[in-house]
Amino acid sequence: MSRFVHVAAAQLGPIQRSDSRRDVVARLLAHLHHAHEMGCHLVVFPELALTTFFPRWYMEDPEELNAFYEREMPGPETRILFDTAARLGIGFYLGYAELAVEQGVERRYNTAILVGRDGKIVGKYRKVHLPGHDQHEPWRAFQHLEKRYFEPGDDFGVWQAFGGVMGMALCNDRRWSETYRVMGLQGAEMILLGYNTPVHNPPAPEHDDLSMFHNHLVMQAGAYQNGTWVVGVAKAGKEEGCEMIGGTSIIAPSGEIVAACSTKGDELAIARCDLDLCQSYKSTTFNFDRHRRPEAYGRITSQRGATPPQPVAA
Ligand code: ING
Repeated sequence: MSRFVHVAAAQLGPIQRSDSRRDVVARLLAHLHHAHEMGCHLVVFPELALTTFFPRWYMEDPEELNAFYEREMPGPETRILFDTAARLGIGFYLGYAELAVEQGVERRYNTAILVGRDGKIVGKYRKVHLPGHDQHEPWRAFQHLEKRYFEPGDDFGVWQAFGGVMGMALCNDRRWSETYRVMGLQGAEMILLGYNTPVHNPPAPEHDDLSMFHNHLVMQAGAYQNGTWVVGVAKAGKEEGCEMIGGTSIIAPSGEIVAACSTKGDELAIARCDLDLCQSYKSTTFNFDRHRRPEAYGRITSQRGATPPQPVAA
């Protein structure tokens, strides 16, 4: 019997710095209710879905910075999301800035959680690939200080939930094939990921016109090459003067986009996802156990940067 997950990709338009947690949670609740009306089981929100994308600014005041993080999840302002999820029987993926205290030390992560239809946390993921830089770079039109404001996570996990094997990732993770493969090697059937992607990439402005193409390219490739569904959800639109791409999509294991948002505001894209479609790829073209050659892949984990051959003397 097919295992269907009714998924709502819940794109958010801009969140301005002046928008309170209460303002934003009201928007998330509206998405939960609309998704429930449409018969959905799972709602996927973007990366950093509770605040504006604050790594775009250089901040020195710790208190100013800490205001963007959640010290508890659920906390006083987010508890209603969990209670509503349980009442409606609808789970969700939520990206947020996490401030954790580990062995008495404050740690800051770019985090996502998966919450089941009972309103309980199933799993937590901390962003592995932190893009950008860690020092103030005034030449940029805007900063991208994720390497300064977050510590990296160190693993890609999967969880049994919603009738299948669910994985999580965040934003820049989607550009790295290793992200999908590590979860594919754990049998992932649906990978959820939120993103905040500016149209303009200061170090490479020549890529700006291709930002949407690259967004879909990497998620479609990751889905096909690992026989998994991929749900990519944007925080989109002009946020504090910075234009961010939309392109929210639900992508089948074939690599085809089966549902997408067409605006840059709060919008739901919905699909009835058959998890059994994954097997059509996992048991044939991407039958890892039959076809992969790990003995040839050593460089992938033994080195970080590329090492081209020494030039041959002319
Ligand atoms: N944002 C961007 C992303 O990977 C970026 C950073 C933009 C990298 C454009 C490369 C090109 O989509 C986050 N938050 O990772």
